[in-house]
Amino acid sequence: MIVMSIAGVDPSGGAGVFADLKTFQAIGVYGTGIVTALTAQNPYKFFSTLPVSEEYIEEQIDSVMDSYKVEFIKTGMLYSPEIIKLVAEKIKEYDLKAVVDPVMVATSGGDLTREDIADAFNKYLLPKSILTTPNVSEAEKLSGIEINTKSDAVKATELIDCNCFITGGHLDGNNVIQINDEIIVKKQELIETDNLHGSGCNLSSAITAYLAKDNSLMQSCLKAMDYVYEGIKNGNYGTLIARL
Ligand code: PXL
Repeated sequence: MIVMSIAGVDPSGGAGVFADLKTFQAIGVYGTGIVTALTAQNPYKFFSTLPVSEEYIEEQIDSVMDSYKVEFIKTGMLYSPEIIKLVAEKIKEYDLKAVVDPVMVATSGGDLTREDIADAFNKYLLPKSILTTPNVSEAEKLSGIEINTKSDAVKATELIDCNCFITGGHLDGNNVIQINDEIIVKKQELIETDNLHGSGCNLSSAITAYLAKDNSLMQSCLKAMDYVYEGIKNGNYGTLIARL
């Protein structure tokens, strides 16, 4: 049960690869982490990004795959269309099942991408992935429609070329999950808190960990939703604290 995160580093530990590794550990799978970019940030302020070259991202992936059998991966901050394309090629090369968090903008307001990369997600990565987990604004960019209601979100899932979990934080707590022909809208209590940094990273890595523990895709989504809820409830330092 070895999983992989391909994402950026948040040195404050609440988001990105470090957060993903904590989630993998908490749920009980062995995590590996490929770094696409370093960032300088904390939960409240984003300073800057230092991207890693495509060649070196590829070398990191190949070096892990050289000794470990990985079936499930998650992707987070991918920064540029070139990196998105590379990751899509690696998914094919190693026959990986990928959960894609289509990261575009940090909660703290920082740019986690070099340019608008919604088209590259749609073109290269989503058709090769088993699930994507956009928030409302990411789902708007991927689907090209405005989302104000649950039914808008359901419509967006139909327009996005991948199974889709639209997170409910900006939809009155309504999480909209579409997997093949099944659509579930699950309302969760919205917790009044500032400890939300990295919630998207925690969600997609928890889904990946639950998949590696032999849960179905829908079961993994529902369990990960509870994991994130507990993490937010137990949160501190501006971010989630893992608790099963
Ligand atoms: O949650 C989005 C995200 C992803 N990846 C990195 C981040 C953030 C948010 O801050 O820093 C590295």
